[in-house]
Amino acid sequence: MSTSSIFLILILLFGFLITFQIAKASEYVGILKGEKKNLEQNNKINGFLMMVFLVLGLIGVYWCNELFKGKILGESASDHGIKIDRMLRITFWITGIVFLITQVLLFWFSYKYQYSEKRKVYYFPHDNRLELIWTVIPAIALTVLVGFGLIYWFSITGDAPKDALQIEVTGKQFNWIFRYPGKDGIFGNKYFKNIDDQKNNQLGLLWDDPASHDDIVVNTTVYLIVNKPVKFIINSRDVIHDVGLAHFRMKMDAVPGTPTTMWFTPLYTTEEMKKKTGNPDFEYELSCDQMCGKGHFSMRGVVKVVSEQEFILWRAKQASNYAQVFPPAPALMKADSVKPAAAMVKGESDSKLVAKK
Ligand SMILES: [Cu+2]
Repeated sequence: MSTSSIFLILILLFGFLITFQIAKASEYVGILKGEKKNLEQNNKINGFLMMVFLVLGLIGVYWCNELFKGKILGESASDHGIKIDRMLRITFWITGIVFLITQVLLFWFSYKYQYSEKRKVYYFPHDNRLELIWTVIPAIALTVLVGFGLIYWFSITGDAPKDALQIEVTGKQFNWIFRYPGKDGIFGNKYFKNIDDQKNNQLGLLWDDPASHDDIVVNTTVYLIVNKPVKFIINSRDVIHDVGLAHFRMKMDAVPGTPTTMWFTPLYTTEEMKKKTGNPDFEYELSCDQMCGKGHFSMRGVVKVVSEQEFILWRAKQASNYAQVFPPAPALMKADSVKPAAAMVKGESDSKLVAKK
């Protein structure tokens, strides 16, 4: 603990002590002066403390806001994130204004309308109109806020555009596994009983399904294409994890046995973000947002957002999981090349893709 915080705590303690002593002293004075005088004195002190609390509280709110300004993540890096940020800003403005009005009224009224023998209490037990106002207005405000939230929620978890990049994300204790469907665009079948880390089959892919042969499986770092929608199909191999993408304002639970989905469009490449943030080491981070065990802290993934060209080049360099498990026989390899046959085929199809563009 720093010296300044110890100092602050000491000041607060002294403050309490002094207040307590004053209250006690005034109580004794009251006893000497008589019960009624005592009551008035107490009311005055309490009323005064209400105002002190209001002023110190509001200063505290402002101070806290200044302290954390600029420490939150910058601009959102996804299209959905921009909407979510806007929704948060609207919510903060509405709740902030309501907070300010209600707190000022609460403490001011406690001070202003403390007991006075010059005033008589106005008996005011019920008013239908007032009840209606403070029920209907919050109800409308909350319906609008929740409504916006629901619309965004449905668009984030709903159908992704047809041309979206599909990536399967699987959480496990304690790492992330990413699967790309390969050039056929189809994820091969898998079965959890086939999971075998020793045999390099982290997802339990079924090798008798030809669709699985070109599936690319990588750990920790996932590559996305800038300005191209991406759909995550999220799974877990063991307990509940959560795909947290703070820079994109996205997050979704990874539940064993129940695939979840979310989609978004990254707006800036990692390189662009390095310039935007002025941080040459910037990386988009994928954190596990669900306490999932003792290695939870180590479930840090990296999201690389690159151009389509770079993505195609990267993908061409990845051997499929099948090719890793069943390396192509030497006879299949060209004499002048050391590349495995599977990677060659992929390389060719990718260069065709580039030509088409
Ligand atoms: Cu986890």
